[in-house]
Amino acid sequence: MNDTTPHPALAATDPELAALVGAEEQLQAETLRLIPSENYVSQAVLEASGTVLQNKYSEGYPGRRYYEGQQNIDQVETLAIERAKALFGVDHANVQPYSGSPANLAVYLAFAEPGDTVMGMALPMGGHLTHGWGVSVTGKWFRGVQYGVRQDTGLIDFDQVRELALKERPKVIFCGGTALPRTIDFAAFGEIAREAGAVLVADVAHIAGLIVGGAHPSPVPHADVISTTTHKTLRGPRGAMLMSREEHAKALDKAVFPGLQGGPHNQTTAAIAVALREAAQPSFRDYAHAVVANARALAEALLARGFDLVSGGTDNHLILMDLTPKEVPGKIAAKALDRAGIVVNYNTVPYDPRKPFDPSGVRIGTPSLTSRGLGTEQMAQVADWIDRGVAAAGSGDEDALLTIRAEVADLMASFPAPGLPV
Ligand code: DSN
Repeated sequence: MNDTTPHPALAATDPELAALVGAEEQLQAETLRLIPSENYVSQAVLEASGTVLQNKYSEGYPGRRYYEGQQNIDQVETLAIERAKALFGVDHANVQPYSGSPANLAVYLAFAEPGDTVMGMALPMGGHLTHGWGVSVTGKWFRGVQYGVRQDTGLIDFDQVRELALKERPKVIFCGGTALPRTIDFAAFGEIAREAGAVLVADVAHIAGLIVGGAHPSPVPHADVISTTTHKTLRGPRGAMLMSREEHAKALDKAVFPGLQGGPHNQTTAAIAVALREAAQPSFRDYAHAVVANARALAEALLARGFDLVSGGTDNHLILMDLTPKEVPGKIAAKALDRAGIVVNYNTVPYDPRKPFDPSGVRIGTPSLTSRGLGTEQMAQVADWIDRGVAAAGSGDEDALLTIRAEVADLMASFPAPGLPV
């Protein structure tokens, strides 16, 4: 490495690690990243996360810390909190959870006792591990009851949700998930939760950026608590936030610290503050709507090529494809597409007869490609690569995959990614 390297100190101190970072930068530049929970953060977010705020311990909350020297950190955290409150339109925000799973654990700690019944969407139906699924601590230490989607429509069955909630009387109901291609009806969930006497938690990790950008309805005022990561469509650093009405503020804060965590990661808090400022700009509204427009265009183009999409399409940033009709298992397809420079993840589809580690589907999304400036006019090309890649996966045509990889890299070179060295 010479002094034009983007990370000169790292290159000098640890060339081995610097080389890995450089390789990852190249990979993220050259490939078409379609994992719906990933994105490219801005250079400003990257810089905030690499600051000396890293060096400071700040157990507690602004103005109430267990360590001195918080003159700047208190202001950083307050900025993040106030920006989150303004952007989401909530009374209270806690910006300290280390990531989505710890944020959700804090919710259980605030509102439930071990052994209590909790309710969420089943993982194979599109829910999240921490919504009470059996292999997670949330399904082991609580009694998780799970709802799903209808097999004929791929949509949430609200009759089932209501029936289950009234029968099981869970303390907490989670809505939201990780593989839901359709708009979440927060009002319907709110009504059911009130009827059942449960706390409604909207886990909007996947769609937080769409919500603040006006491209998905908001869970306010229907949910008691909003849980979100900050690094998906919101395009911030890897972190999380919990938001609520004032009545739940104390319980949530106490659950995050000292209930679950020690010192917050101040460099992450700073980067969250930056991301929230970016998300408050008019250009972010354009971004959020473009993410959805791209997903719709991509879904149409995939349907036109004979792909089977769960629920028949998408309302948001995410598409879940059942590859059963293509006779290519999801994992084989995902690995082949990776070799073709198209990064997706294999995923279960609702009522999947195959195992989670070798499921029938792949999950794709448009947040990252939209951050690079690709628009609806490029989606037919993206669908064509996916189509050819899945066909090549089925026939074992490695040359075809390499051809696609070169074409992808060629197009990506015209759409520089935020935060990556040129
Ligand atoms: N891992 C996240 C996702 O990919 O959706 C959820 O936690």
